[in-house]
Amino acid sequence: MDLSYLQKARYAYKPKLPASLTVALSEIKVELGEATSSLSDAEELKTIFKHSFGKPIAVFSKGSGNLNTKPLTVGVILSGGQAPGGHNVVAGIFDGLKKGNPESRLIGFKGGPSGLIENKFIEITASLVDEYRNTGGFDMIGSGRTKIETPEQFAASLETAKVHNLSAVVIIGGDDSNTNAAMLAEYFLEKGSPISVIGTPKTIDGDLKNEYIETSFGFDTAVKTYSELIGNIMRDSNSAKKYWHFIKLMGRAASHIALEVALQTHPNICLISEELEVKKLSLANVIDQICSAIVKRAQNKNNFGVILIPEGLVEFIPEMKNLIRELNDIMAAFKDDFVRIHSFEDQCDFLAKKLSPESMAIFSNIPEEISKQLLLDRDPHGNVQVSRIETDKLLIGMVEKKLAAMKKQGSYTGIFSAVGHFFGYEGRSAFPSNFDADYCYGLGFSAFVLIASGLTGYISSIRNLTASASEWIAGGIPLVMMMNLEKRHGKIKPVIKKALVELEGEPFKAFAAQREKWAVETSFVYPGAIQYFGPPEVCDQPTITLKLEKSR
Ligand code: FBP
Repeated sequence: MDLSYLQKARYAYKPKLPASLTVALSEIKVELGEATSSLSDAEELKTIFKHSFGKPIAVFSKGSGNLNTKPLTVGVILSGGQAPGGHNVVAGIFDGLKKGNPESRLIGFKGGPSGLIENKFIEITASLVDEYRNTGGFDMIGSGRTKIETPEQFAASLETAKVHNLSAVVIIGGDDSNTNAAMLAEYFLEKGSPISVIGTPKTIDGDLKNEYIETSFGFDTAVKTYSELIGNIMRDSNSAKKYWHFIKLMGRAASHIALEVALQTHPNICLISEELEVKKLSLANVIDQICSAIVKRAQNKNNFGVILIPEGLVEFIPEMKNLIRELNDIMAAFKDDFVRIHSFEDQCDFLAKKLSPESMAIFSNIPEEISKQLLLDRDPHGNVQVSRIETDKLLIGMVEKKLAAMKKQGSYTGIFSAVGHFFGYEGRSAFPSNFDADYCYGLGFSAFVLIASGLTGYISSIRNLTASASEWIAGGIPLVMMMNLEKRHGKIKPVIKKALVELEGEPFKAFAAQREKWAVETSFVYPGAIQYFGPPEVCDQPTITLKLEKSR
């Protein structure tokens, strides 16, 4: 493999660990707290998680420890979308295992949870880990979105784990994958198996967080990558002064990425889906809001600007949300009929008989390309693939129409020329920032400590993340503690609660306090590229979101 200079330099980077994990294993003490409960719905969850409900929080500290140092075999799975730092979680587990006993082994299940179900694996050796230390991507073992849900899939997972004589399975994933980890842990216990299941919090979307999980890994690097790109676009736009850039940003349902990028770069407008939903704003209201800023800036001869759009936006606009809900139901209920209809015209005729008149009117009025994108296959968890809906183009088209009408009436005299962008995949496999490299390695090492303590049904956790790495607090949080019951795709299910942007939260409040100024003035900030080597204030800063949330 040809290597860049940065890649070679990153191989040599030694991730910083919490002080409690830098000592000899015999000095890692695992302290267990009081029995816990679930986020809500405790009675129902107690019956679903008979064996794993109520486990205590685990905190690691320096003291006299009792970790299992016999040879262990552990299986690891990367699940869902890529997030920078995944390879370092694997490296952290590997180094922990080898520190415990050089005979211990790590197996990587290939292509996500399906690798466990179908027993597709590779042995993770020291030379393989060394090729991937501090690098982005999930290409070491691949990832996938298969959900372990049928009785056969659970049984096959246990079978594979037994074939390899595993002590544990580590699932590196987002909220859905960690919900799956909790179910798998419970299933193994129910079947009398001692194989432990440990999760780790991954997702660039930043929506797997709560009181105990301060942030998911990958968010830090992804937002810094997008902020660099958007800062560059802002500078270009402020130089040429002729384009409005409409930039859709990944993040699925939650707008954390868009909000953090806004705090870092100060765009003219940043839409926050959660706010639109609370205020029940229609698509027309959103267009009015954008046009008002464009008109005001045009009055100052500023016919340029930058607008950030979270990718999940359409799912939060009430009329679009209803339309998507109806489409999901119809496409699930008439799945077999629907796949047999090939032309878009025939699909429209079919839907005209099934959709409510209001939803059908919206479906026919939005541009055809967008309607087609709304009909694309759902992911295995039943979600609309929002990354494939071109919301930037939808908004540009509607803004163009409105401004043309305003021009006719004489209420707008500017020049409007727009460029659409989508930033998502650019950030998911970037070289992890120092923060993500350190955090992930610590999460992996902590996963090993949880396994060597014989714990199961936990998510590896590192807290106090705005302090320097040596002061981070490592441990494990019972997965069931983060769960509640929610209606998902028509059925009540136990799930880990997804964290959306809170309008009462400090990050949103900081943004809301400045956005009116940003809308009219040119207040752009150009953050530049992630720095890996240099002074800590340049290289090791956590996100603004994390700092503001921790300042509460
Ligand atoms: P996860 O929730 O699995 O971490 O996925 C994050 C994400 O990048 C979303 O932001 C995006 O909507 C989705 O994955 C795209 O999925 P795909 O990789 O299947 O196109």
